[in-house]
Amino acid sequence: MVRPFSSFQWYKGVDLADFDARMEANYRDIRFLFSLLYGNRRDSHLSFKKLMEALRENYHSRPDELRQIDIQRELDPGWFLSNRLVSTMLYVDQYAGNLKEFLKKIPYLRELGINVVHLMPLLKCPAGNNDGGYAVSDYHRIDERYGSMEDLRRIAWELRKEKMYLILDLVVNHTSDEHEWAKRARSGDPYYQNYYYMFDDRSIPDQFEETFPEIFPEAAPGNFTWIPEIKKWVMTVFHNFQWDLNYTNPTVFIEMVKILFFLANQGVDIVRLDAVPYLWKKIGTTGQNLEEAHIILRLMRLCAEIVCPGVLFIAEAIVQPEEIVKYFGTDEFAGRESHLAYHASLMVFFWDAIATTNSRMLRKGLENTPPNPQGTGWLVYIRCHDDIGLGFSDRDAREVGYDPFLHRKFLQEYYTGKFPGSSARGSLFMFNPKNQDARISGTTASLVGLEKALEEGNRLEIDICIRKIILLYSLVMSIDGLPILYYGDEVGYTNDYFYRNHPVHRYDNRWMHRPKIDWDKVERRKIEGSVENRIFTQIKRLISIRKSSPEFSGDSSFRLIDPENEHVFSCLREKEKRRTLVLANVSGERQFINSSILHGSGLLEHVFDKFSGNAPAKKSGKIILEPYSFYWLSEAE
Ligand code: OTU
Repeated sequence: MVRPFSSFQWYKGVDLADFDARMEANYRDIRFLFSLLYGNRRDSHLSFKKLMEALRENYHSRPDELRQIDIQRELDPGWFLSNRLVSTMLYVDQYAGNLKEFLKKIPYLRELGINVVHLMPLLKCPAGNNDGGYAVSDYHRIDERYGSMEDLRRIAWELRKEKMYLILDLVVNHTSDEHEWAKRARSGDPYYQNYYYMFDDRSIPDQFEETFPEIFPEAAPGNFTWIPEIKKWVMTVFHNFQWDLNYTNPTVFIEMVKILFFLANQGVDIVRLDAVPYLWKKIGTTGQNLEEAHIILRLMRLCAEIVCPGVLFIAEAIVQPEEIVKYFGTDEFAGRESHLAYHASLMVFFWDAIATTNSRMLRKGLENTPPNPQGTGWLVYIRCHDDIGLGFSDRDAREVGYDPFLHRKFLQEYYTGKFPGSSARGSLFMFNPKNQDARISGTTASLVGLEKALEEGNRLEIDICIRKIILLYSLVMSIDGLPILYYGDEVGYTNDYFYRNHPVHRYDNRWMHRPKIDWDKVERRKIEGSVENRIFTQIKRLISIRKSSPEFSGDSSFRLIDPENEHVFSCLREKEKRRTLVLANVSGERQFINSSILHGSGLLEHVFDKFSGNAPAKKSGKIILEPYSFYWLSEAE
């Protein structure tokens, strides 16, 4: 048996006491999980030894400053659930041009109150179609378009100085077909062909295809691509230039763990693991959410617990809620897989509430969300760089009386502006004629109707749209989890149609909601009464109140409250003696709520709204909520 601890105390001049202690705590589980995946292979023993060596080497090369942070975070493992954290995500080039220029934008983020920054993929990728950077050709280099690895380290350092945190993607499921491994595989080297799933003829691919769905049916139908140079089919679940990595080969796993440590050692605080449901494939399955995918993630996590325990994992799993929750870990591994995961169905429920003007689905969806293990948290958001997939569970829809298929159709029509009365300006993404599935693209502002209202110069409508945006973000900031503010939303960015003239982006309408930031527009936040000013100041206020309200933290209690009015969503946030009752009117009509809701939530009659600073409006014992308005009701301290 390999006994990696106990033999050394020092390794190349570095004290290994922490390393040894962490190894001792995790060794048995790592060994066990590794053998589940690779135990029956001849090279299992040797591969395990290589993995152990990689851990030691990367611990050794981890900068001292980061090792100190690891220790602090080990002492405060729930640090990321704090109400004081608010995140954003952005494309460095669309936002600032490059990494050096981005440095100058940090004060702007601080002004807004943002302290967690997800920089969209920055690693080297092909010049043509690279799926927004999700086709990596070199994991050790920053693409020249953005700058250098040194620029990234500088950003990590500057953010750290400001008590801000950096999120970066790790595209674990596939590489670009221009990655060195892919090039070698294509040139006929069997060693690298084993890094991917390659087949000489269609017999096995056809068996996979029977049960694999298509992710990008319009842009990349099917799941395999023919490589004429070697006369083989390679598995490409996403685009044909994104080759799926073969994790049945332990060398692939070890390579990826080393890349993970490499990024962690540059100063990345949080790693977003892309497309994790797809990490393991089997004939006769959908190729998603297989047990082995969870084992791979757990193994990665436990390895990170030894080398860089301060680094968090986000599992990017846009699947049904009962599957997503498993990415936090289950059974004896509960809380030991990823720290954070996107609450993808909650995102859809927010949009559902706006479209239907009732909170039935939002409520039901939250009610049916399985509990997440202690020490883990949801990422709460209304949109991200991807499409809005209508991936709620059919059960949620049925339980509130909708036919799931027809309801999805309704949402598609509503957000593309086809439904009578809708002023949304979204587009369908990846319409699949076989099952009528489609997702939705479009910025928050355009989806709530602001683009149309501005075009028509309709002041009343503009007003309503701004209210909707603030209402949505009030929910994002107050519902249990780490909130994401999607870049541009804070100044009401409408769709960017420039992508239609772009040689590559024109085929992918997700680019309509990945706007290029015009800083003159952002400057308008300073002009009182401008649309930018009205949205910016209110979002800034939401953030600042959240940050001073411990009851909004991810480790405080969250309880749904029935306001006895389906147009109003309500929940109670509570920590120690601090309570806030959230009331949100998702309809365009004034709503009334019985004041007894206060008493029922353990609040006194005399409450005030934290957002406006005023007492809520009341009439004959009822609380009044204006169209698309909300209250954060709390007792004076
Ligand atoms: C992710 O999304 C990224 O967020 C996308 O921008 C990439 O195109 C893609 O991976 C490939 O790298 O299908 O519609 O369950 O749903 O990984 C978005 C997870 C996607 C997948 C998700 C994927």
